[in-house]
Amino acid sequence: ARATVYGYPCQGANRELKKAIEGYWKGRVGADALKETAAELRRSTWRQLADAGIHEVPTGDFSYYDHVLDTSVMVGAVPQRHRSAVDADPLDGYFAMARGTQDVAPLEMTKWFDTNYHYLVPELGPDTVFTADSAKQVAELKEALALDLAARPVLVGPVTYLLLAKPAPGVSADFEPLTLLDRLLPVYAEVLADLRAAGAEWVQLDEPALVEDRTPAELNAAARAYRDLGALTDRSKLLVASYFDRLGDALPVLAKAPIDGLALDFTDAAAANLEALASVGGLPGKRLVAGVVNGRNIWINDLEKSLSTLGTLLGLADRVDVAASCSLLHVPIDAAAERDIDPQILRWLAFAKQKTTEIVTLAKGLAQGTGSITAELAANRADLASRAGSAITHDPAVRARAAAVTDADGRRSQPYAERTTAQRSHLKLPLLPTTTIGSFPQTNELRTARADLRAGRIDTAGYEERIENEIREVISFQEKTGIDVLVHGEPERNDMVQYFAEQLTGYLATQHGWVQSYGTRYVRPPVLAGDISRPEPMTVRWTSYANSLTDRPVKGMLTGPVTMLAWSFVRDDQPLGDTARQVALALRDEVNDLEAAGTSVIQVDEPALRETLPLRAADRPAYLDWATESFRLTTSGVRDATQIHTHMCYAEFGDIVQAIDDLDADVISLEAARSHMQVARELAEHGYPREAGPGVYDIHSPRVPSTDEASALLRKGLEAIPAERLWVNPDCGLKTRGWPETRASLENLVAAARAVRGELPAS
Ligand code: THG
Ligand code: ZN
Repeated sequence: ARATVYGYPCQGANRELKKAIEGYWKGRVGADALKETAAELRRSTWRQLADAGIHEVPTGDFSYYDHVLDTSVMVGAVPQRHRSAVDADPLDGYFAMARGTQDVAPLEMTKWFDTNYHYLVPELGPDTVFTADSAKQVAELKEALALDLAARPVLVGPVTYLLLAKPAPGVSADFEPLTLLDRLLPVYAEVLADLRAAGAEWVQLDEPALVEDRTPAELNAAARAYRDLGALTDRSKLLVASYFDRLGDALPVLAKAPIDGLALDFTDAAAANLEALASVGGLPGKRLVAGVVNGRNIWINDLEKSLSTLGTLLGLADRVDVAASCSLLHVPIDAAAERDIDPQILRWLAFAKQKTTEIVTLAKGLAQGTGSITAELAANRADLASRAGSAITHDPAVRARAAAVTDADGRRSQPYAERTTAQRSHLKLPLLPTTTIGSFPQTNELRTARADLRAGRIDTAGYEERIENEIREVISFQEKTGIDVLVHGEPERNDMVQYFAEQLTGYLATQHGWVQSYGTRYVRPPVLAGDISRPEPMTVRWTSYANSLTDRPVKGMLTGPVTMLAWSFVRDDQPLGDTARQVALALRDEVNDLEAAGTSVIQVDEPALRETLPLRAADRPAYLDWATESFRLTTSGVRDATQIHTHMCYAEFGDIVQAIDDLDADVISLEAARSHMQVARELAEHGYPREAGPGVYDIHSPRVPSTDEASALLRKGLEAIPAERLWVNPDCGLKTRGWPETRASLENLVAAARAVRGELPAS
């Protein structure tokens, strides 16, 4: 048995890659310097992996922006609008596809399965012609081989590539990219031949799309793909990798295919994959790579449990190797870099570097017997016991409170129809009330103030004074502009999840735990490590300050429990629903405290509700149950007259409209400007009975919408949602916008609301 990984973070210990690429974009770093930084990062990563005992290092997974975009380049799927940029300069053309230019739009970006990584969506059509460009893959393989390392190129597999693609602009929406498979396979054949010529013994083809529910036609396509690629003579050995869930119906397909190895996820999907593997009679003559170390969470592995799984697998394949369940791209690099985490707790955490060591230890234990890793097993047992027995993971007060939750705690005392009457007479808002989603521009002064506070250049009082100044300006601007429901602008927050995590007991923040979100953008997901409680109010101070400055209602702003989980590393020692309930109870206290402090409108954002949907339909009802319940638990402790808002980003709601309804929020704001109010129609078709604010201002670009444009969108909204229930707001928060366009856009938004109010029949 040997140790391997499917991919590793490319950023470097100090995010050197991000700095080099962003420097290149600004013209401060030359192309050669960027390429040298990248090559050095690859070399040091491979050396580190090999020194740790990883047998085959992955190559070709390194990316300047995104590995799916790299695949589009590899198969020549460059959209027409980016051709001239790519022809003029391949690197700049690559970044043009990723980020767009003055003249052309980028590829669309969307989430990579149910992770927090985003990939660039291939655009394909019936006229797409694929051509092989193996240069990047071949060059990186040669770099690794030149270091005398065993190396395995990693490619996105052809089936997953096509299933992730969408019809190019101008192509009919019913076009199915998978129909291009026969055109794509010869291109993969050419790349495989080039990699073999360059010295690849094995090539890995990633097919995570096969762990989703797939139709018989799609499974047939997978069977055809691997029959054809397997039948090639001029190729390396093929390892097909699956991860993020069980392979299900695709397992027998791949087990029968003439490939040389299969990689399966043996974390959450272990039982299902084991059973499926046994029922096809194992993988005789093939290599099985067992992903027993969780590649997307940060907890140490249970080595004994993994060894037992691995032991069961030994009889089921020709050779069993050990790996993480997926690429280590989704975890931070090194837990040892964390200086602010209690050393006792730090022992529970494994980032990419620590996971690598676990994989090597397991491979050694499997090959040479547990006697060869006695010390590692003893240390692991002690660390697991420390976690299981810790007061942090078991707070009796939190547990007792969660256990005592009743159905009634998750229900408002009256239905919406009754509440709305109380809210109307309390808030006295006009028809088509205007509001914003919560954040106002994060200015350089604010970022400087935070940096000054961290560096000790200013004290807390000095920092809070700057925050109060900002809140005064934001409130006064909104009053002048004539917005009806104000916000304090969130100047005190950077990443909202991190902001709340820092204030909740049981949550850990990291200093260096960066994980790639997309391109050069990273997040530091906090760690839900223990039982969650709220030692004191988190936002009341700022909301109350804002409230004291105006007679108009000021909205309190919180992040909902589902999003808190989705953008954190979650506990793996209890069901997600239990963790969500604890977070919900802590947030419920905050909601109630905001109300007690005089806040009549409270928004609880759930931008991640849709994106956290499980990959397989069978797992969705259970998720939606705890997700909607935890939201209601957060928001149901208030009086009828207190209005609960929620907000969601992204425009695709079709499959969760019922869940949105189940949240029982009084008002929901949604992204809609780019889809021309499609969302409003979807809500109406579903019979959504409450108030909604489909966005009339697309905040994702600096463009200022005219009053006429916003009015036209509002009139469209009115076709679906009656005036008594329609709100007027932007699509999303304004954190990333500048002040000039924010000012102009919100003035136009208010003017549009006034104009359209004037057109309403007098009631
Ligand atoms: N917070 C967390 N996770 C998230 C989001 C979030 N996942 C999904 C979505 N939002 C991702 N979107 C972004 C948007 C911007 C940035 C990262 C992810 C970003 N990052 C800065 C960078 O890399 O330069 C660093 C920001 C920082 O200093 O914290 O701009 O909102 N948890
Ligand atoms: Zn949003």
